[in-house]
Amino acid sequence: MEAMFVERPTDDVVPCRASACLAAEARRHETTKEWILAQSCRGATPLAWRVFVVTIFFSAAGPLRAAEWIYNPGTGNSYLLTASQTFEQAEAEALSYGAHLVTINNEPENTWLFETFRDQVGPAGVAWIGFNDRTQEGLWVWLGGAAGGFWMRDDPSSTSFTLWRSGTNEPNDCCGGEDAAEMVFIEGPVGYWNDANTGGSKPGIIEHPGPPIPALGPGGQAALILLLPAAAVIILRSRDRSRRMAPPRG
Ligand SMILES: [Ca+2]
Ligand SMILES: [Ca+2]
Repeated sequence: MEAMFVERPTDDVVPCRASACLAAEARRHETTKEWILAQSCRGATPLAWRVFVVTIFFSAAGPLRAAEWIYNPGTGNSYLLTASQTFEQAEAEALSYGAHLVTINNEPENTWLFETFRDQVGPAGVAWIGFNDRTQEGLWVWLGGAAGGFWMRDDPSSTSFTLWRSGTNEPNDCCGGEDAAEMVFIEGPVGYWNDANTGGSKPGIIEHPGPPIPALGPGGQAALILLLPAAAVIILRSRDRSRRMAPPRG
């Protein structure tokens, strides 16, 4: 029986030279360019690949940059060191991830944070943690919630773990008011705490429950959620259409 051939519309499918296709397949797609060429040879449209490539580009660039979360097996939570900013701005960034500035529950967690971020805090030498007495002077609570406990000087009912620097009688609410705590990295070896003015600029430590969240920030996640499924649908539909246009076997 004579095979039937259907002509492909020339504006729909990427033209492909047989030798280039074979060469790309033979090298097992060693480069992204060869992989895209091989996929194009199979019938995916230029539009599908434009959507795919643009999505990947914007997912990796600028405001969509990857966030580097570090997992602590001891607490089962993930941590991120922010850029330098005020206490309020650092907490706002934490909220954008569905998290808060860190709640430190015990000395092992404090030691892990000190050793993990000691080389990353930069010249500031300090980083915001979630402990603060913004609501009531002298009553220290955690942004992460009541489970972290509270602390007041000379109050035996205090429930929170603390590691205030003792040499300068911290927290001392110095210099017109200090209502947020920072971990001090430049005085070892354990990462003592100091209260500081909330308007100061320094990195903050964010704690997110559970294992590392997806590497992309909120913008990148939104882009992937919206664009990658669209690219996949376009690619699958174009390949399906190409398959229907292909000559029958035999
Ligand atoms: Ca204070
Ligand atoms: Ca202080």
